[in-house]
Amino acid sequence: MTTRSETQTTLDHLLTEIEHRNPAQPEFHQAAHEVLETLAPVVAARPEYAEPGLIERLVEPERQVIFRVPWQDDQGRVRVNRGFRVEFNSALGPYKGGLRFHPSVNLGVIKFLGFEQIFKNALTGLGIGGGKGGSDFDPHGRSDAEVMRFCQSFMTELYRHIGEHTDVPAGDIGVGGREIGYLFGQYRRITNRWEAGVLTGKGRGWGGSLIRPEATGYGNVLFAAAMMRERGEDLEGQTAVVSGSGNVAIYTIEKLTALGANAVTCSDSSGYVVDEKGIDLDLLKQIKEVECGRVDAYAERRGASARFVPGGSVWDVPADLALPSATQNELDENAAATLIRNGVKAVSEGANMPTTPEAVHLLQQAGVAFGPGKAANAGGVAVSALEMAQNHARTSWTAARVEEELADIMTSIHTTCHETAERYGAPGDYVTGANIAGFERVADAMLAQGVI
Ligand code: NDP
Ligand code: 2IT
Repeated sequence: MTTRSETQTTLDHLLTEIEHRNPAQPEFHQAAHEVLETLAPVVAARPEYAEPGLIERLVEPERQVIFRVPWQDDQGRVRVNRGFRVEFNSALGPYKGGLRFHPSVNLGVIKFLGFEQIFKNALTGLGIGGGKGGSDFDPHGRSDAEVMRFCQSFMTELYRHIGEHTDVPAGDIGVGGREIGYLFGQYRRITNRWEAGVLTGKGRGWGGSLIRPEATGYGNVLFAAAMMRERGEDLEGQTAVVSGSGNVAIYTIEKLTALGANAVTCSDSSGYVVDEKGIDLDLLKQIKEVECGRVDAYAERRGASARFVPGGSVWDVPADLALPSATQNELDENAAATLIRNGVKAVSEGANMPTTPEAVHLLQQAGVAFGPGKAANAGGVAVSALEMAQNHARTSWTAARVEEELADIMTSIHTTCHETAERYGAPGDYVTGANIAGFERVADAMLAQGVI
């Protein structure tokens, strides 16, 4: 029987090896550390998990595709971007995960997102493996026609790697309903197939699931509410700070407001807005979804209750709840210290890995309920899997049915994380609970399916 500390030493050696084998991929190293630093209790308790090669296989993607994406801008100039698809693990089902279009995208970023996705998808309890993709293309300031040409070129290579039973992409930063439309159109044209289940996040009239746009934000608020219930509180009357102003942030604010909380902020890469009356969602949607504007326009048009703080940290705003919903490493140690000083009770990650490891540690030490992204934001991919189910059956469910399923899935993820943490001696630690529960499901499937 190996002890926990012997197991941790083995995992630490593996982490060192991961850093050597994957140089210059700090985000992937960070994600691997976060998971492997919590697995010792389960690996020590269940000898089959210590089998040589199991965790080594888990940290090595099954397949990584990198490709050229040439396209012409509106002036006729040829531009060249880089496209990625990392098919990380298919033990539980077809690779599943979003596409991110943002200038910061590189292989390490896609690998961190794909690695997280394995455990997140396992936690949903549904039959989906883990993958992620994207490009360093920057959609900001690009015309509709340019975005279409880019998406068509991207899919002209991607189509050969994906399929409803193989790999099913969806949206992420910079990829929403418009981009999924252009991508789907090109896939359909090249393959001459109506294969609805090859992409999720489609439009409601052509195979998209109701509630998919809302699912990540709604799900995160349900997860935060479940964590608050554990502390004997609900969301009614709580003040919330939300970062970002994209898909996840908007529907986070919508659900918070519906459950009686007061969401007072949103942000983008130019700065943040604080609105003491609570964010006016109609105005925010108009500016962000219709006009593709910046958040300072919100403050200008909202009147006296709102102000725009250029370049500031949204975490300076005092609140009971914090829901980071923009990007990785946006909430650091200083921000965590400020939130704690201001009496924050719960932090729930709408974005993927938005909280730095040092900040997570501080929050947990201070007794703040902390919901890691792979559990808290799993509602989006869960409803993507429900979209696949509807596509497969050539049917569509009502919004009420999808919302009910989403609520059940989020409750079940919360319970699983909570109980698993307790079982492995870390009560209240959702990071450990999520990592171990996700790992157990994937590892069991990998062991059953042999060395592949
Ligand atoms: P959107 O593109 O709709 O919105 C992203 C928002 O975050 C924008 O307000 C954007 O501001 C801001 N942002 C992005 N990158 C940065 C950056 N480097 N610095 C500052 N602000 C930034 O993306 P989503 O809302 O879909 O995604 C947000 C997060 O949620 C991501 O971490 C994503 O991985 C995660 N997520 C998304 C899911 C989904 O279903 N869409 C599911 C689960 C997680 P600006 O416009 O100025 O760049
Ligand atoms: O990070 C994520 O879970 C997503 N961007 C959603 C993935 C999906 O396949 O719906």
